[in-house]
Amino acid sequence: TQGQVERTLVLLKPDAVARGLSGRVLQRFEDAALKIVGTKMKWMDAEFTRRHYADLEERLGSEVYNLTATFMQQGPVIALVLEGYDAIATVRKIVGSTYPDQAPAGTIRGDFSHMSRGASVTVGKAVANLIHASGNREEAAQEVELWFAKDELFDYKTLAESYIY
Ligand code: DGI
Repeated sequence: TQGQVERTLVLLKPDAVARGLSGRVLQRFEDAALKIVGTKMKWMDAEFTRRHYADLEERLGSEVYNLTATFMQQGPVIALVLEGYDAIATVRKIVGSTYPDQAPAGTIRGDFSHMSRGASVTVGKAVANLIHASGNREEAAQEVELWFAKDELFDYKTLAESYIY
């Protein structure tokens, strides 16, 4: 069965960009037939970080929020809007669990976050897990709207769409 076409927000976090992993990470999404419909680079400031992680402090506490917010502002991020069938869940599957030591091999976090192994569950250190990806439909809609203006998102056909469907 085929799911619905969805759009989801993905961030290549400052650790992914600084480590030069952008190309390989992007390749994994493209290989899964996810279509890039928007992209930009941004260095988040405190206010924008607050808007992006609006519910994080309430959900996980101020220590986790502060660590995460500081980490997200350490360098520029690459933001992507990806489109595809069941894009939200598909991206989360490709990315792997929040805590890199729990992310299986074959996922982006499992394969590339070696440096943060052990740091995962300890509050007191930011979880450098390379990627942010919207968690559900509501989050995806909010996050895409926060990050991208309408005219920064593009409708076009991939070769597969033109030739196969
Ligand atoms: O959607 P995710 O990013 O996978 O997970 P989330 O929305 O629950 O948490 C957002 C980010 O907050 C996560 O990528 C890393 C950070 N975080 C989550 N739980 C912890 C944490 N950071 C620390 N230090 N400790 C935690 O327990």
